[in-house]
Amino acid sequence: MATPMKSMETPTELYDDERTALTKEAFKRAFLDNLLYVQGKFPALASQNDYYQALAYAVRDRLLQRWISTAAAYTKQGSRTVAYFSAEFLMGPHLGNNLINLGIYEQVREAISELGLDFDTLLRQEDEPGLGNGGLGRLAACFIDSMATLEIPSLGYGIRYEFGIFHQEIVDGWQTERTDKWLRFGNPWEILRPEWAVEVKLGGHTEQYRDEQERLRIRWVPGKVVVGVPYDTPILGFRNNTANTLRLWKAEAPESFDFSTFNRGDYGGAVRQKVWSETLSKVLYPNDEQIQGKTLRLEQQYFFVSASLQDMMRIMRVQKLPLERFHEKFAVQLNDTHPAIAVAELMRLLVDDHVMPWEQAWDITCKTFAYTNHTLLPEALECWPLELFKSVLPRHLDLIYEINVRFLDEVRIRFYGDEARLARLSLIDEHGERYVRMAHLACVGSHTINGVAELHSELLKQDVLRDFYELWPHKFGNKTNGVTPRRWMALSNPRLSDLISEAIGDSWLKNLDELQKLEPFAQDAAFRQRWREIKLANKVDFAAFVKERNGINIDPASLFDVQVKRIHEYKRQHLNILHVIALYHRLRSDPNADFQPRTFIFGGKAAPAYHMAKLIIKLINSVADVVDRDPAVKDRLKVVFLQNFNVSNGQRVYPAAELSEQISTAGKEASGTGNMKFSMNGALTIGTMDGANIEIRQEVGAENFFLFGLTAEQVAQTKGRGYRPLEHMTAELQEVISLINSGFFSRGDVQMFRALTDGLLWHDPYLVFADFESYSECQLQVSQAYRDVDHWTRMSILNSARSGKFSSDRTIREYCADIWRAPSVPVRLLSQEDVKV
Ligand code: CR6
Repeated sequence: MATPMKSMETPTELYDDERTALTKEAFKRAFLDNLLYVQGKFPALASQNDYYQALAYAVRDRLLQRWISTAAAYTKQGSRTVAYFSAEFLMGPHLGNNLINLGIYEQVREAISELGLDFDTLLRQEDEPGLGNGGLGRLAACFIDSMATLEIPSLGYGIRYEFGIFHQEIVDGWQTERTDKWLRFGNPWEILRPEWAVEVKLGGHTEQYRDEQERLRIRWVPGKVVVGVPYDTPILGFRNNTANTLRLWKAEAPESFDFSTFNRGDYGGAVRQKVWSETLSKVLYPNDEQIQGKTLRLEQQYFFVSASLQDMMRIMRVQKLPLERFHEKFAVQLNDTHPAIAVAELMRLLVDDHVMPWEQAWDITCKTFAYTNHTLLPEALECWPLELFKSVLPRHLDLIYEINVRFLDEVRIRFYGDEARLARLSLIDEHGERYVRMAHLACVGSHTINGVAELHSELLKQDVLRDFYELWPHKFGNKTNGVTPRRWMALSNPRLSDLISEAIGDSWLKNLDELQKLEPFAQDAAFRQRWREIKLANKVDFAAFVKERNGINIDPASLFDVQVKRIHEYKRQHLNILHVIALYHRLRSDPNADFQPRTFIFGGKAAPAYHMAKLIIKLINSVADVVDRDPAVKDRLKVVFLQNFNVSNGQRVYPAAELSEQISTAGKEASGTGNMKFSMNGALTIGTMDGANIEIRQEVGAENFFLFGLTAEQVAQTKGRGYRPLEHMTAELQEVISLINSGFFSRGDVQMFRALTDGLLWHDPYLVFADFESYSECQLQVSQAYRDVDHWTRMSILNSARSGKFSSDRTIREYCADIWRAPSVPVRLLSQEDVKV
């Protein structure tokens, strides 16, 4: 592997303290010290993991100075702070990223090599914190990176799951899941803060009582109490002095051991409370875009939200700010509806615990929250059965009723006589079994509501949140997603990043719009040549990785065509594999056909209970296997399913990709963010008019984008007319389906893929057949375009050059300007003198 950001200058020495100096020598000394004093090992006994830990602690010491300086600056200024509430933070490995942001990657690599160790091996030791499912969790990670880089005071609040997203293994072509034990060897990046633990109540009932002034009040008598213990991870800005905080809550029992029970001899009972409490932060629900109506999930959501709001109130106390100014101190962003219970919880804290009048509390609440919606899929909109909700949060149900009564009173006057509208807007769904609608709670309690790409934000207004839009059009807006170029370019694609910096300087990493300066280089033959060499080198690296993981040889000269993302029918991995089978069929039917060699690379996890998605994985693997064994197509067609797609594997695949598959049914993918990572790294997109694809195409130019398929409007019309898949059957598609049904890919088992093929033939809610021909034709254009090497390279350069909009820095600037109104606060590094006790 090449070194990220060779060309970047390292920052001037900020700290000359022996322990945390940024020099190579000081670093070596710190590393060896840590091996001895932290790991308790000497070199002869040390494992690669010991070395990794020693290295991580040496880096962490260098973060802490920034962290303390940042905390001091924020406390002194009482800065307005963004609290990003998210049930998921898909951070990926910290070590490499922190080195990039500190600007010491190169020095540290050298220091480690001089000690006779292999730096890349140490980097690979880190078990990545996979505390998220996919796009939504990764977005949260990019956002906190950008907030730190833009010097915005912020706190990320979430859950410290003991087990993150499962580890995917492919066994006989099928997905199997293994527990993700990321904390097994300890986590050097977090700091436990037991002194800031808070209690969170759950269950029980409510009762009336009279307070000292004889006022009638309501009290929540909980069924159980858990303790939330914060673990803090510093989040560095890029080459500045800011280190913000990611604060994740672990659930513990208030008394880890019930001694009275223990003394009675009931050993099991004594630990039961402890075991129950800890299950709250035990495991991440592995569903992407599918709600899991489980009590534990609601408890998790409430647990982290309550702990976080209490923590924010503690911060106000420390800074001597009155609670009446909560909304001035904090801007809270709700990342989807997972934390939407915060609306009711803040009301409870203000009204019940702090005896604030309802109107004032409600005013503060609405000025505090803003809500981001991330999906239009109905199955992903969170609704809790009323009884379940009441059993977990009895007091909050009362509060939600009260919020609802007041809200519907307002609607009644605005929309005189419109009973149907009242029912549609209500926080409680009363059709059949009753539910609490979390999106409605989020909308009512927020001052701003946004979608994550232009089309998605429009569809929200027209469709899912239409009634709210008609009520409060001023609340609605769009914030197109973005990704951080630090992780997704500097760290993962060092070769390309170096070439770019050589050509246009390195300020593009802080201001991605500067990539525009690359445009003229698209006309420069020598530059194009280097651009190609880099892509090839990245492909060679990736081929070696595939060989090691899958035992398959792939040809770096073939076109690398990649679809990596969660497996879901709406994302249409099946459209892709059907096309692969069509190509296979063409090659077998006409062995001498003129054919552009391609490697199709797939990767992604299926929710463990999502059978169709798992069947799609099996089909991909089955096709991969047949194609690999068939000498007739050898060297021309290859299919690879990359196991356990996660952040680390993403960092390997995006730089090597040439074609990015973004082929969701139009109107289904809210935004997508993988699409942006590919384009930045010079892959061309084959895609539908969906999510952020539309904006990518607009930026890079229609001539540098392979567009196919129905638009969202056409999809709606087609469905409105009554879609019949068979009307879209072509001769080739017929062959493809027959081949699958014949058992050709399943060792003669004609039943194996029936659920999939029957679904496509008779139901096909994602219009695979309707788009198949258009997709196939578009793929032909791709193959032709690829042969014109110079033209392809020009398009590739222009994709990178015009991807500036898709930096999460741009997204965060927009959130700051339009929603949070949080000014930046530059941090001055404290010296040893400043922090003397
Ligand atoms: N699954 C959207 O589907 C979007 C991300 C982040 C998703 C995806 O298009 O890019 O959020 N939605 O905004 C949800 O998780 C509900 C996702 O990642």
